[in-house]
Amino acid sequence: MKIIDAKVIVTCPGRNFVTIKITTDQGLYGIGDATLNGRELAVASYLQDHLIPCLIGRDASRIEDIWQFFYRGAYWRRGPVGMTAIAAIDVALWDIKAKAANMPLYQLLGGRSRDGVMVYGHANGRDIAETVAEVGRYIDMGYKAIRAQTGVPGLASTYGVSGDKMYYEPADGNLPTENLWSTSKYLNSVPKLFETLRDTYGFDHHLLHDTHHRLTPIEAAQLGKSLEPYKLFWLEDAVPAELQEGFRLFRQHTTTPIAVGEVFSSIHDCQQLISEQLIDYIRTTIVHGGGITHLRRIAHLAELYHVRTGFHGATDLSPVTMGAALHFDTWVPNFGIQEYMRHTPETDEVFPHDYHFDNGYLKIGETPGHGVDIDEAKAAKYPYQRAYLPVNRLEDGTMFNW
Ligand code: GCO
Ligand code: MG
Repeated sequence: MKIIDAKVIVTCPGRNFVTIKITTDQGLYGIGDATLNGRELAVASYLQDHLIPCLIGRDASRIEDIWQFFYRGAYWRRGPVGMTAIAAIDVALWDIKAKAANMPLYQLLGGRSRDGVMVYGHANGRDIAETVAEVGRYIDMGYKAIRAQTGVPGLASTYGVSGDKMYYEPADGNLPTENLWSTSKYLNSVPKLFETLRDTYGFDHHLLHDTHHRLTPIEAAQLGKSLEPYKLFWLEDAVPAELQEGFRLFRQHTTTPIAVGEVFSSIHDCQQLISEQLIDYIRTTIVHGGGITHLRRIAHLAELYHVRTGFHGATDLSPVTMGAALHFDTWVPNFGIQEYMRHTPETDEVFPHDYHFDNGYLKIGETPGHGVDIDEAKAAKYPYQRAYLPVNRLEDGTMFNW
């Protein structure tokens, strides 16, 4: 089964998405997501200018060999741009393989381990009262797990809080917008949010929180400890993880479960975090972590160390990634939870898909492949629009992590 065509489709139905479509001489095609928020065209060029010329004429069924060819063959390994491009090709090839077998993708991975994939929604508000009301809205929609984010008193704006509550989108500027950050103001506000949430709704729902890589290990330890009475499902990205051993200090001080990894691009970014049991959930997902072929290795390593999956699922991960992730989640033995931020109706129209939300779970269909397509005519109606994620400064003007 020879690859005869591969093309990159860039579309912006409200936000930018990069998609690869690979076609074979048997008339089958597969699609993969290549979206890297705020750096989309770098991946499009990496695919168009460097990978696609080597892809044409190859046997589409040799997924592992093609993965190794692009990973080892670049000499320059890893990194988000390269690994996202490899992931896009990998997912498109798995889509083709499953279509050729006339099976939904989860069957090729090993079959169903569960009936539905538990997801968490992203409730956010400008202050505690608004966030508490938003969490109530998610509970009413049937969610079993909700991540709660709130504005910080004294800071004009912050990550995780947006005007459009249901379709959260942080990439909001033709040039990066600048936010201000104060760790002490933040640390004072978060425990109050979770105390109010537990007082209001009790302990029947899983609650999660994202710190977006803004604390030192000892600050994260403080936060984790202060949240212990509210029994979080996890505390996400509390500490930037370039220094994996930095998590030891954080880990030793708190029993709040720890999740990290949405910005990782390979197993080498989390090898120590997993093997030293410094985390409970690994968030690296298919599009930024080298595709299904590589995520499978991460999940297997994690399984040895009691670490479960909790894939990233923000709006900048296209429905193609969501579809592929849901097949993976339906199979993977050490599944934990899946993030689910809803896409806008425009995005859903460009990417018709057969997964659906059902009372707190996402459920996949039985369509052969990963069950997500791209409507090219509709995609062409929405040309690329440059959009950056914000940047962040401390109150004295120092550049900080966004
Ligand atoms: C999340 C994330 C996102 C990121 C976004 C960046 O957990 O959902 O932190 O909202 O900020 O994916 O592109
Ligand atoms: Mg996050």
